[in-house]
Amino acid sequence: MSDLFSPLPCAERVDLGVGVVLFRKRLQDAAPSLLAALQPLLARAPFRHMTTQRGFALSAAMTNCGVLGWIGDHRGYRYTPHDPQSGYPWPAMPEILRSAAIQAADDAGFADFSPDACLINHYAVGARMGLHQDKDEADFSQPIVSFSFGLPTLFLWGGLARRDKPQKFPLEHGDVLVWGGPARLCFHGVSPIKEGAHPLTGACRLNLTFRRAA
Ligand code: MD3
Ligand code: FE
Repeated sequence: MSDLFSPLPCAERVDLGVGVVLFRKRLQDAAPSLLAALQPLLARAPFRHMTTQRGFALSAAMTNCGVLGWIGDHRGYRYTPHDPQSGYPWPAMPEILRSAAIQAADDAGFADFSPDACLINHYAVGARMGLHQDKDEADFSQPIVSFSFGLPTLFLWGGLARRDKPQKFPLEHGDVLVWGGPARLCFHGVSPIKEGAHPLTGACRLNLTFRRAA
């Protein structure tokens, strides 16, 4: 199993800043297995469009796995133990995904990462994510680990204030980003997905973010 996550010859570690590490193409070989692990949980907790408190739908469709899941509705944003759409607990976090996230955090210098939530974002062509902070979690000393699959995008990395002009970095299939330390509360977002088709995902981008929510 461990050879699934051994670095590819083309894999590359890029330290983008303090606490921010990009592992390019790290999951390229493992991607088919990791995406296959999503299928049963997507059947139980399908993608849906969460809303802002004011009732605007987010352009990415979302679901979760893990003990807690992130939701947005008329009451705002928060983590819940149950999928509000089904009333059932969120599906368990598949061990193959969890261990890949923990290993990436460890390699980035965060030894004690123990995610209890994984938010799964589905971006159709044209979908985007505006600049925001991830601040609904209890403990900002734990990093966030992100896996990207399918169509590429430009990731927007801003500062600790919304007005700080973001830098843009490409995010591609198999890339892993680890965000922690002083960068944990940076504003960030994702540019609109351009038209295309990826052999594994089709005309979409998938992003998984592993978090310690409670
Ligand atoms: C920088 N997702 O789900 S992941 C999100 O590609 C989210 O779907 C984006 O932002 C996506 O909240 C970006 C990379 C990421 C995740 C968390 C961060 C970057 C971050 C937290 C702080 C700073
Ligand atoms: Fe975010």
